[in-house]
Amino acid sequence: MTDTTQTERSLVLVKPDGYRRGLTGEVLRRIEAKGYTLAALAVLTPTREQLGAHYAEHDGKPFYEPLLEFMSSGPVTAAIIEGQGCVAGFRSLAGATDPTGAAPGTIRGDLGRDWGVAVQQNIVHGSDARESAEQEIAIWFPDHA
Ligand code: IDP
Ligand code: MG
Repeated sequence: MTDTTQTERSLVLVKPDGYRRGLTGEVLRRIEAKGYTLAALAVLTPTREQLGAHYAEHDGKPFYEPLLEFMSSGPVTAAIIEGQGCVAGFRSLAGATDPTGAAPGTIRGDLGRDWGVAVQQNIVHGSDARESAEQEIAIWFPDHA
């Protein structure tokens, strides 16, 4: 089980669909309402290099190239969040990967849907483990690594 007694960091991205739809504030509001701290925040259009490193685990999968295309299609908001158990906590706030079936009450369940490419446009990314969080922070916020 996850040790939630230690302060940890997670890397959150509001993806281009969330940015375009004006949902950045809503996502950040939910993070703060949960009690996590925003330790760093940046609006940027991801480079191919950043996305290749960030999504290395999915390289070779059928959705990989379309995912990188989508993720570089416009600005994202990257955030480092901090708090006890925030890695698992934010995954819980985000909800299931497929926004169509994600539970109501979650970011993806409340705000996401299938816009033509199933699963892809699901508003947010959140690190899935403490180790991947630190790796991802190094990609998006080298000054905070
Ligand atoms: P996660 O974001 O919930 O951790 P992952 O399985 O790590 O989900 O997939 C990374 C991202 O790739 C997803 O958030 C979604 O944007 C996209 N994705 C995952 N599976 C598919 C798919 O089957 N079709 C299209 N895009 C997908
Ligand atoms: Mg993932």
